[in-house]
Amino acid sequence: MSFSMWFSTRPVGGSDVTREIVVGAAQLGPIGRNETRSSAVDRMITLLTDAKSRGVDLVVFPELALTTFFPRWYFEQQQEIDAFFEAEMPGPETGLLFETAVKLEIGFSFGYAELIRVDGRIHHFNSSILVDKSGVIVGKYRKIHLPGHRDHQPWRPFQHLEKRYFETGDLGFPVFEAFDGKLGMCICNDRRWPETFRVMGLQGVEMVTLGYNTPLHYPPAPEHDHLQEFHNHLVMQAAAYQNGTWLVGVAKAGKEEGCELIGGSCIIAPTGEIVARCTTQDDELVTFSCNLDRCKEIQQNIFDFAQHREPQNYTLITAPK
Ligand code: CDT
Repeated sequence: MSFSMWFSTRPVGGSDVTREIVVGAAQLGPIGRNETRSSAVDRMITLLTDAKSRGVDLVVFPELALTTFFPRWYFEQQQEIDAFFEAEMPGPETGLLFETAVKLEIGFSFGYAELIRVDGRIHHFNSSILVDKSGVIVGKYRKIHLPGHRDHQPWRPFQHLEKRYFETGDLGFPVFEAFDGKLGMCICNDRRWPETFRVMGLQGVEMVTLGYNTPLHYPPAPEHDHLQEFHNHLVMQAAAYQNGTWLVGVAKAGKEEGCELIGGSCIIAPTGEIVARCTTQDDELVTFSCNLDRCKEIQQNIFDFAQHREPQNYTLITAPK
């Protein structure tokens, strides 16, 4: 058998027009508790403007991009907690971000603490949005896998009170037709759960945006601290490959109020390869031109779900706890 006979490359795709998104992973350095929303927005606008000069279509910012990572603090007064939340989007301080992006004709995604009123009841979510080049919010996601604890645990050097301050997201893991592709979002701890990505994968997702705030120190198991950066890339690379999707993982990094947050923001190809990566712990932009049709290399081959999944053997996964 000649080499060419057994090493035939199977054509993938069908269309002649390639769908490219130039994406920017816009990492943010620390945001102090006394830093204003306007200051954080100014930093985001600087990155947005830099991104435009580099031909970017979509800029991805981290989880809770407008404030410090406040779940590290225990607050007793609801008023103090609510001060970190946005009741409008765009709101008084974020309006400028939307206006600038419209002027620059650039899309963006970022995470924020969302406060809504429904039938007279207030709800708090850890959310992210996808905004198209005309400033329209075309996608919203509310974090489902909330990590940490509900009660004050003074033995910890810092708290992780996401379970106290947020409700579990109520929107599932939707995928949006935007930027000429199928885009989904998830937030930080969601990346450690393969179900997050498989639900989007089953909807044919082609790019997932993902912001995170990950402390280097994990108080319940400090023996794993040296593995934080490894686990970060391990789960994101596996998720991209196992679902044949581009993935843009973006950190809030550096020493924030004495708490070290990992960096390592990156853009990952559907093959699981990191194609661009931040090297600092500060505000930094890395970009890559992502051909969405490359998802087919995986989605129509090794992970062709229609041909190879065995869902009748997976029922335990969705059985009640
Ligand atoms: N923000 C966030 O979800 N951080 C978590 C920390 C895990 S330890 C409580 C993460 O998964 O990175």
